[in-house]
Amino acid sequence: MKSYLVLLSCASLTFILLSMQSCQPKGASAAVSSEAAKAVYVPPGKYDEYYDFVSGGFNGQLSVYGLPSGRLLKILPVFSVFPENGYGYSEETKAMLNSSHGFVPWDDLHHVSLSTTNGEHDGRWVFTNGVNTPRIARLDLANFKTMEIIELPNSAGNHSSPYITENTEYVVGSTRFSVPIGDKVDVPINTYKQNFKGTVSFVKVDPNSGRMNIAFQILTPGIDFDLARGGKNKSHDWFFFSCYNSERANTLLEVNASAKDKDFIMAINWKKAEEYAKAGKGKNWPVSYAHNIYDEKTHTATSTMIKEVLVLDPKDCPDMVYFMPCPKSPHGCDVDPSGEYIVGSGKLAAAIPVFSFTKMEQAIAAKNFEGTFEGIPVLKYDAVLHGEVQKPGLGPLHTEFDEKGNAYTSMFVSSEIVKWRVKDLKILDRVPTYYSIGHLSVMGGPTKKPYGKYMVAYNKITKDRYLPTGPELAQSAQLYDISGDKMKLLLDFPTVAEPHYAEALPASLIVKKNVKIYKIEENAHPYATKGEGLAKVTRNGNIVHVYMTAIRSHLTPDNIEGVKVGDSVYFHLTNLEQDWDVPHGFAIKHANNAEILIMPGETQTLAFKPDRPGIYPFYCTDFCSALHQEMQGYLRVSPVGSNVPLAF
Ligand code: K7E
Ligand code: RUQ
Ligand code: CUA
Repeated sequence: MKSYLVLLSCASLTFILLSMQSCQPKGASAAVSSEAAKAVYVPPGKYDEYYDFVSGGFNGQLSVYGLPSGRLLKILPVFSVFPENGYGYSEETKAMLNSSHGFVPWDDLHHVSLSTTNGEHDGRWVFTNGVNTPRIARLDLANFKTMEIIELPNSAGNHSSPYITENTEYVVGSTRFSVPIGDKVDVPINTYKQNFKGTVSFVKVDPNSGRMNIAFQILTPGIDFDLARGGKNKSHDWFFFSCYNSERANTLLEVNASAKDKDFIMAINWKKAEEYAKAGKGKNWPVSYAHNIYDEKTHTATSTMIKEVLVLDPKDCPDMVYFMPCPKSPHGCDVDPSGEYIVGSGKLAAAIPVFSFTKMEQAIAAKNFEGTFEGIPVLKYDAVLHGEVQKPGLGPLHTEFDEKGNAYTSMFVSSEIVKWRVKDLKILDRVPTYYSIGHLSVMGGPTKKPYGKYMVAYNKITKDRYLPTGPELAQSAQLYDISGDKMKLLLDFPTVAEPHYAEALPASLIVKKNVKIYKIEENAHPYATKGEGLAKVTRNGNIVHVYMTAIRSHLTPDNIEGVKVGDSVYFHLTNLEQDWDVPHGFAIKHANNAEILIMPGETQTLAFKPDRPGIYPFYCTDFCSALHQEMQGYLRVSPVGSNVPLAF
C-alpha cells in the first residue's frame, strides 16, 4: 500500500489512514478475524449446519439462510405476490391471498415459529404472521411452500403472533391496534375507552395434517398487545403476552402511552379456556374470515369464507386471565427453557423484570391482587417478581436463552447484546451490535433444549457497515459465537427487506425429511396433462383451455391458432420432468400478469386475455437445458368474429 500512498495529498492520506484504522485490524484483532473467517467458512459443496428462517418484514416473505455462512438459500413467498415463481399470479395460488376484504397481495411479516413436539423442534412446519391484515400462515418443511393462511377476525395489527404452545397444540394471534368489534363498528375515535377492544385468537393445529382452525377467541380490554410466548414444562398450560398502552391513549401514543409507570404481562390459562369453550361458556359471533388451503394433490389453493367465531369473555370465565404489572411499555415477552421464568422487556425501563411462574401460581392461589383492570385481576408486582436485571443497557427488547442457563437481551437504544444468568440475574458480558438491534436469535433459543453455539442479531440500522447502495442499505444481520464465556462477533450478512424475528433449525432435521418431487402420475390437477400425446386446446364459448406440457426442450403444443380477441385463455402447463431442480417457466408476450414457474410433476395456470389481434410469442423462462433458448412457440390471435379454426 505504502508505495502508492506517497502520491496522495496529505488530506487524503489522513483520510485513508483513518479508514484503515477502522476497517483493517492489525495484530491480535487480525488473528481474531482469521479465526472468525474460519468459523463461518463452509467450503464449496459443503452444507451449512443450520437453516435459518428469517422474517422479511415489509416484503411479506420468509427467507432461508444457511448458518454459519450467512448464505441466502431461498426466498419463500407467504403474504406477498412473488414474480420469481408466480405465487399470487397463477390461477392456482391466487386464492392463498384471499381475505374477507378480497385479494390482499401484501403484508408485514414479523415473526416465525418453528413447530415443536414436547418443546423441541420437530422440523414439520413454519408459522408466520401477517400484521396488517391479521393472518397466520403455515409453511410445510417437506416442500417449503405456504400451505395455509387463516385470517383472524375481530382483530387489527396481528403483532404478538404466531407463537405456539409446547406441542404446537395452538398458534396464537392478538390485537395490537384495539378496534371496535362486534356490532359496534362506525364509532367516533374518541370513544376509544368505551368501544375499542382486543382479542386473542387460539388457532388449533391438527397434529397430523397441521391444518389450522380458530378454536376460540378471548375478549380483552382495549390495550395494545405486543409479543407473546407459550409456557413450557410446569407453565405448559399458560400463554404470556406483553402489552403497552394500558393508558388506552388513541393519539400521540409516544407521550400518552408512556404516562404510567407500569403496563402488563397478561397470563392466559389456555387449558381453562379450552374447558370453558367446551362447557359452552362462549358465544358465537357473526364474522367473516378467509381460510385458504393449498392442496398438494391438485396443486391448487381454495379459499373458504367462515361466518362465525366462538368468543370467550373473561367476565364469564373466572381464573382464566391475569395481569402482572410490568415496567414501562414492555415489548418482548420471553419464557426460559425451564418454563419457570418470564422476561418482560420494558423498552423504557432501567431494569429487566423477570417473573417467576411458581410465584405467579402462589399469588393467584393467595389472591394476592393489587386490584383489577377492566374486571381482570392484577397480581402484585413484588409477589410475582423473581428479580430485576439491574442496569442492563438502554431499550431492552427481546430475550433468548442458551443451553447453559444464560439469557441474551437485545438493547435497541444502546445497540448491544447483554448476556446474563437467569438464576441470579447477574450480567456476564456485553457486545456491541451495528446498529440498533431488534430481535436476536439463539440456535434453539425458544425451545426447551437450546442448541446454543451461535446467535444472530437482526439490526434495524446499517448506516456505515456497507458501501452505500442508495440512501437505504440492506438490513444487517450479525452472527456471534456464544460457545465461550465471551460473545464473539464472527460475521455481518445483509438480509432481504426488514427482518424482525428469525428461528433456526439444525440442517439434519430438514435433510432427513427428504423433501420430495411430485410424481407425475399422482398429479390430480383438473387440467393436468400427463403425457405429451395428451396435449390439446379446447374451446367452450369464449373460454379457451390450453393443456400444455413442458419437457427438455420443448413446449407442446407450440403453435396455436383460432384464439380471438376477448377470449379468456388459460395456459395449463404441466412439467413432465421428474428430476431435481428442473423447473420450467412460462410467459407470453403482453400477458399482463406474470410468468409462472412449474416444478417437476406440477401443473400451474397462467390466464391471458388478448386485447388485440397479432402473433404472441411464448417461451420457457427458466434456463433448463442447452436448448432452453429453443423452448418457445407462437399463439395467433385473430379479430373478434374471425373464423380461423382452432388448431394446434
Ligand atoms: Cu421487536 Cu415486530 Cu418482533 Cu420487530 S418486533 S424488532
Ligand atoms: S441467455 S444463460 Cu438470455 Cu445468455 Cu441466459
Ligand atoms: Cu424449459 Cu427453459
